[in-house]
Amino acid sequence: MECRVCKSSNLYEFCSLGDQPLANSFIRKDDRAKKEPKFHLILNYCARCGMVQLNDVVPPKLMFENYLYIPSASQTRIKHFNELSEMLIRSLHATEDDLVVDIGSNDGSLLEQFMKFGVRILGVDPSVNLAKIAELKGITTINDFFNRKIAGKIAKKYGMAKIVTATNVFAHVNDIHEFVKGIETLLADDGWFVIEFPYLVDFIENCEFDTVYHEHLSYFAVRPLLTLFENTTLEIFSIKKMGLDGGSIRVFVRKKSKGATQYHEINKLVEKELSLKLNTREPYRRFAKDVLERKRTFKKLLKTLRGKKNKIVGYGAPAKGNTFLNYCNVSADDIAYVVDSTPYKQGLFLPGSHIPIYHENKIYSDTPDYIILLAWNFADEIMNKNASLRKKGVKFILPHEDFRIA
Ligand code: DWN
Ligand code: ZN
Repeated sequence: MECRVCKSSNLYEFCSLGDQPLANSFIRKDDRAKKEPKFHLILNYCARCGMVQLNDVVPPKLMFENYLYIPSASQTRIKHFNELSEMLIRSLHATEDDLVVDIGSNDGSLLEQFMKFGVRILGVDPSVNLAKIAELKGITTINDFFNRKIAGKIAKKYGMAKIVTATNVFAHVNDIHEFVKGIETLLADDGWFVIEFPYLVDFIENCEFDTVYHEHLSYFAVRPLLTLFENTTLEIFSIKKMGLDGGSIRVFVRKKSKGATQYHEINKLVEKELSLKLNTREPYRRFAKDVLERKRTFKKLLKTLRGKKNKIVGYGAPAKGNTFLNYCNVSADDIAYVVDSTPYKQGLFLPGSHIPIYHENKIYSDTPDYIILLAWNFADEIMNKNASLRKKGVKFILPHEDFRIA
């Protein structure tokens, strides 16, 4: 095995979450008896460049061709997309002549925000079912994985892109060098490439181990990211920290230029990474211990609550929820059902645990005593939406706050 960024073979395996089913491969009722493919879920740390990554790569077609995750299932994420599109259009004074390409465009949720500004838009996404949904919204979508070849075809047919976005997709790509070469091919000389993904510092500090799943290959810190762009015609000129998804970063990339680069803010993030000793084995060893402790705490809580005959359900059927439940060996005996706002997930069953997924209103017709907030990254949105249940005494269990009951 070699590091995805610097190709070093000096990788240190620090945490295994076992062999797990694919976190977004939900099960149909009649398929529950079928054997689910399982794959290693093992985190490695590269001693040379600091990249944290999975080294077992599941064939992307298996994960993304028929894909049930849509960003539009959460108002918080749509609001975030609205802010992102507005900021980019304003910063670049983009007009109707300019091309905006969203890579990993999913159901077109982000491009719909850009559409409001009259710019030319184009999606790239490998999922057959989601590309169809985007096309129905009038969003031209290239149904494929992004690479240099696709980039060249886009540039030839539509011209160079003023804005290229990749939100929660860059960390999913196996050959990231090839992906970056595609950006070099597609990005206009005065264009910006903006990448968003969860940040390693938050991942380690908050032990966000449930955000590890097979589609999520890279867990980026700034240091390996700088290494990745080193020998390219591109440069990172700014990085913003965000609270989304348990702590993410928004990375701004452009063609190398003599323009002012926010070295200060980038260096601050690198200094913080070094102060956390992320360039040593220590924090990763501690992370692995914290994961075991989290599992112990949760299993003990579950046993206590079940011992008192409480009815326990889950809120959200996120990919992270499946990593969490399967790592903790939770079954439908422990958790009666989960609810989710994604229409494509309702009526299916969670991979591994086979817990049934219902529409959100199920918790009003079949009210539980406790709700585990599996989609904890949307705690505010979900708990506000269900304030009346809480008034009736239903309690939420908050995994991201050490299973605090609220
Ligand atoms: O990187 C990825 C992130 C961005 O999204 C993808 N590879 C996979 C996916 O991970 P996830 O499934 O953990 O994402 P979310 O957006 O945290 O999932 C939230 C789930 O909760 C969705 O299925 C929608 C659901 N939800 C709900 O049922 N009611 C969400 C909200 C806000 C709600 O009110
Ligand atoms: Zn490396």
